[in-house]
Amino acid sequence: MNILIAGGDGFCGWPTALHLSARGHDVTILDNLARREWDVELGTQSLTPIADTRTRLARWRQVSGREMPFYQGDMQDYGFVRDVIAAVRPDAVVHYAEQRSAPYSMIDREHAVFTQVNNVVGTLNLLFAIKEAARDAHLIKLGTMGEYGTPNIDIEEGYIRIAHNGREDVVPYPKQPFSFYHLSKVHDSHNIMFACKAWGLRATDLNQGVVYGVVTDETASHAELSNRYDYDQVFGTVLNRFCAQAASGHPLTVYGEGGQTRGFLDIRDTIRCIELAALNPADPGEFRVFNQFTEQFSVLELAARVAAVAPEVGLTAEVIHIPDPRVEKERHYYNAAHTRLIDLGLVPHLLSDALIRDLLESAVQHKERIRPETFMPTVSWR
Ligand code: NAD
Ligand code: USQ
Repeated sequence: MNILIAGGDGFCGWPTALHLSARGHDVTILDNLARREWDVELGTQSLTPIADTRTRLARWRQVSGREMPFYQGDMQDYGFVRDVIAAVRPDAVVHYAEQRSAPYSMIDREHAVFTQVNNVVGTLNLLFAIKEAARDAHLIKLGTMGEYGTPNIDIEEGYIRIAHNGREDVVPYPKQPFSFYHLSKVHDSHNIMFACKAWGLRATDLNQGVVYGVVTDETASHAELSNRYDYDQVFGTVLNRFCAQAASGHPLTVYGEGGQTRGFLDIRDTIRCIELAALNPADPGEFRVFNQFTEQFSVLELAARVAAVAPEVGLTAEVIHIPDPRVEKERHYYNAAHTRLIDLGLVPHLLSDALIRDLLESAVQHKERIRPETFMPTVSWR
């Protein structure tokens, strides 16, 4: 297939691009490299050293013998997006190119506005560009499990049947997002659903859980293909953060009680889910929603898992509870459906002690790059 990956320089996008290219698809990536600038803004850096984009691409050409064209530009620039879609004429567009950190969106008014404009305008531009220049392309959009929040009932995949005053209908599942970032994904979902209905576009919204891990077969094949490893309070996700904290002798920072429960998945399953969605496209006019995660854990369970494995690599990890900087339930019911990707053939990599050990070892190996002052949360929801 001919696949365009927007956000192809990022944590999920880069390994996805390599995976699909390695499987013989023609992959093009688009990115404005903003994520690398946000590291500078926040005074942090990837725990693993990452090559610049052109070096990565040259190395991939050398390792695989495959070209991966790169368009550098901003999803907020409609002319750029339309020209790329018209030039590539993709069968599928994987859209990762958004500001994806909840804390970043909660820093202040400017960051909240930036997040919503960047994400909502970028997605609208992509919808119009597909309509104008590649109407049959399948949009594979990264949403988030955080669109649903933590309701006191089971979470379904996108839609729920409701009976009301003697009548029934299937309607989008209610949204109770956690942050201005998560809200941007809700706005995107509504815009994409409308574009499918109005223009007959085909789209899959992947409501992804929290991703852990860093390495895939392709990123491991050369140091210059390494993936980024975020561990700071703004972009680091919880399990990867706990491993980096353990490696540098910092306590594992459980926010509040730690009963916050989320869906999680291995980065190797992220790339496989994208492949499955691409190979099994939505129909014209269809707005499909898959919940993309493989297991549920509470934050406290994850901290305990890391603390239990740490001694195997010569580390001692202390778990501490600090006041939760976020506004979220610290103890709650959580049961989310996630069968549709399994039905398409996903065989999950469940969280293993071996994976935790790999993350700890990788963090120890690059320990000198850790900036411990970026561990403690400073962004408050209140
Ligand atoms: P990331 O920040 O590492 O990558 C996003 C990439 O998009 C970056 O390379 C960035 O430079 C680029 N980008 C952002 N705005 C852009 C714009 N306006 N124009 C062009 N490029 C732009 O994030 P990630 O972790 O790879 O996440 C990818 C997607 O998956 C996001 O949409 C995110 O919301 C979603 N997601 C991520 C996770 C996770 O745990 N990482 C979980 C659920 C959903
Ligand atoms: N948490 C801690 N301690 C920490 C860091 C986080 O207890 O040191 C808690 C948070 O309070 C939260 C949970 O861990 O309850 C998850 O936080 P996170 O930072 O790992 O993930 P989150 O902010 O939810 O965002 C990440 C990605 C985002 C994606 C989302 C999927 O950054 O792009 O949309 O995961 S989901 O959580 O399903 O919405």
